[in-house]
Amino acid sequence: MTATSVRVTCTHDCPDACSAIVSVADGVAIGITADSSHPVTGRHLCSKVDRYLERVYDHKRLATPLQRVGPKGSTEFEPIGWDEALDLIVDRWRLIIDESGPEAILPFSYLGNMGALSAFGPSFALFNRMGASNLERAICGGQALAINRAMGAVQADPELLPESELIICWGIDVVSTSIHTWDLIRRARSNGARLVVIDPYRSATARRADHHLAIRPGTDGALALGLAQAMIDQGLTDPAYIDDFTAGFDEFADHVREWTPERTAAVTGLGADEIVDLACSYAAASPATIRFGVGMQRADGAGMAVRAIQCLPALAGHWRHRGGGIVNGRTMTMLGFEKLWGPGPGDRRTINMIQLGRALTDPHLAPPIRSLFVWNSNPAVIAGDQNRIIEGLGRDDLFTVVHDLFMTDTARYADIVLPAPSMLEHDDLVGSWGFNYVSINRAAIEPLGQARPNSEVARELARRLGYDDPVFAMSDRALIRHCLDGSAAESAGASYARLVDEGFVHLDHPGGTLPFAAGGFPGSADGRFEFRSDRFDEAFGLGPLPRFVEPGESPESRPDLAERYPLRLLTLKRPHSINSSYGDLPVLRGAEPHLAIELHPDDARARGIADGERIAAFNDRGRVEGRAAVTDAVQPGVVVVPFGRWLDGGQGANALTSDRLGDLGGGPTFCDALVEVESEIGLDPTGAHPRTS
Ligand SMILES: Nc1nc2c(c(=O)[nH]1)N[C@H]1C(S)=C(S)[C@@H](COP(=O)(O)OP(=O)(O)OC[C@H]3O[C@@H](n4cnc5c(=O)[nH]c(N)nc54)[C@H](O)[C@@H]3O)O[C@H]1N2
Ligand SMILES: Nc1nc2c(c(=O)[nH]1)N[C@H]1C(S)=C(S)[C@@H](COP(=O)(O)OP(=O)(O)OC[C@H]3O[C@@H](n4cnc5c(=O)[nH]c(N)nc54)[C@H](O)[C@@H]3O)O[C@H]1N2
Ligand SMILES: [Mo]
Repeated sequence: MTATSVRVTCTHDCPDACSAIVSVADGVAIGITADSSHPVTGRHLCSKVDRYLERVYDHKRLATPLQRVGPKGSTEFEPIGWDEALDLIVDRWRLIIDESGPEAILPFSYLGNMGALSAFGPSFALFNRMGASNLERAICGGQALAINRAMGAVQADPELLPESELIICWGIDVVSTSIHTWDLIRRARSNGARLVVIDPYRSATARRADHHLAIRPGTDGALALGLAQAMIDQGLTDPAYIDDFTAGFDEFADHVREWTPERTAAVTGLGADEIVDLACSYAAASPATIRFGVGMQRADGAGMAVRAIQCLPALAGHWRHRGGGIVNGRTMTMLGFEKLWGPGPGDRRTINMIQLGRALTDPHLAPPIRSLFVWNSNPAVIAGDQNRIIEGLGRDDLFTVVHDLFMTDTARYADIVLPAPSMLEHDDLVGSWGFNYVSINRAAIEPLGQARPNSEVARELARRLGYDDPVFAMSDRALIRHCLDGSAAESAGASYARLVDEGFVHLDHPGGTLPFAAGGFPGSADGRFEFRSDRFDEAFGLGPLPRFVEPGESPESRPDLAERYPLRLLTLKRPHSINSSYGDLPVLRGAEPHLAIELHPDDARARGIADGERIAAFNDRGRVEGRAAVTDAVQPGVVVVPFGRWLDGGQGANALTSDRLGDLGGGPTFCDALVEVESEIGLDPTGAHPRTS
């Protein structure tokens, strides 16, 4: 028996969008390796996709549609046929639409599969056509996305990172979350570059840095303003760049004057010298490059922090040089998938996905949400205020459908569960959100069991509802062609024929290798970077100049709450899972058999907690149990609870987070919450009285 090779594209929600080669023998995938012809993927995949076949062939994969026969939240289901399942869904939806209107139906999805067809395609068209409630999908980097949308993206090609002299990873843990960005940083370092990491936690990336600034969570805006002030004060800016290519500098300089190193140090918890040193080395590098991540967009003031960070390369003139400025890719927005959607949300009710729990339990919401259709997401684990979500999902009068590969914590609460394919089992078109590639994903094997891709489920539901829009009649390959036809990606060289032939196509970064060397900033009247921006103020109502917005739940902003819950919570992603995918698989469970709650030795000592003992982190919203990991990787006053693990219906990191939205763009505040930690040993089983030492 000879094996054949099929090139696939990883559809996990990750900036890297790797290309991989799957060997297939007798219809069975028997190996997966990196496609080293892909310049970003290079010679290796991540620890998850290395073991992707375990996920594909895991015995817990859903094989058939299921109907609930036990109480919600139990796993009592019985197999039913696809036709029966789809008919049941459509019958219920017709009734709900008749009685309460289509807004009583809420689609809920994110990027569990990043493919254009699986993530957006016909499923968006279905719910738009229906007039269902609209879901605001701002849970990831909603703040930077909103700024880019309103102001234009201010970023250069990440593949130029090796040409930088100083790289700042700002609230991003690339060693865990984008290993191919780490490859590029390693190349830069072998060329002599320095790496600075700004992160409240000594992450895997911070451990490898030349300098780690352990900032107080949620104070990045203050640090950016302090760096600007120090550069201006010490005469380290690029006055010619400022004169020629920016606007509003004088007002900005005046505005940041109050951010002296001392004041910045007091707010951020860093040393005043450390701040001035970074300003000096940042200004002196030729060039310096910032890669900011989603991790710094987890506090109330994160939008303003992004805006303040964007001012730094313009001050120092780093945009003059290849690889300088701020880097990120953006091909995802160059695929024409909006064409598939039909009418946009219009004036339909919009519900922010972070606030699902609130929406499901609000007695005044009119119409109430009577049906929830979930695909590509696991809301019981990933959205804020988990206990409220579970309460909502438990409503007997809520008709929930979940389409997934596994019986997730959300699927347990479904009335109907539908089996989905793995990325090896369907065709798709993939844009990367971290690099400038467009790729095609070709099915390497037939769907396992009765799994059906998202696009097909949407088509079948549309057909039963009598929707005859042309997109619902297109096959997946026709949809891929339709997305590409006339799209920005196609004009830049990513034609269907080339993608089929080559698997992936590199697109030039918009503006080329020096997008802002001579201005050219999008959207401003004369292409100048706006230190003062009335457009920003018009879009967000937060004033034209960047300013520091305090964390919403810190000892400083909420001293009342800090009396009971004095510790700040970080909820962090795991190297061996992707969000909650793998949360129940051996890849993660093997690497992390226990849920480890990390805290500083001082905080452990004050509470009589020993390393390895059973503890709980809690606040008014919830309680998470785990084992203490006492470590100075966390700063005093901070607690880390890992995010993404399934707890078989129990409470996870998001039981402690709130569903409060940040300053702009509807982004989350998942690392802006207060908690307390206590030992569970010696706890009175009837009450929550901590052992005193
Ligand atoms: N292995 C793995 N890879 C992934 C994922 C995964 O779950 N696992 N998820 C994927 C997804 S969806 C995304 S969006 C990306 C995200 O990847 P990243 O952008 O790296 O985001 P996070 O991992 O959430 O957080 C990165 C770091 O931000 C720090 N941080 C938290 N709060 C603050 C703060 O207030 N200020 C600063 N400066 N830093 C802060 C955290 O301590 C953490 O070390 O990764 C993708 N890749
Ligand atoms: N506290 C806290 N919360 C967070 C974060 C954090 O750092 N801290 N990070 C946030 C971020 S950045 C993100 S992006 C979100 C991620 O949240 P989600 O997008 O919900 O990500 P996952 O938890 O991986 O869930 C994706 C689900 O899609 C399923 N899936 C995969 N492929 C397919 C397919 O083809 N079809 C169907 N129907 N299903 C499929 C997977 O099996 C998995 O169950 O979580 C956010 N929540
Ligand atoms: Mo994300």
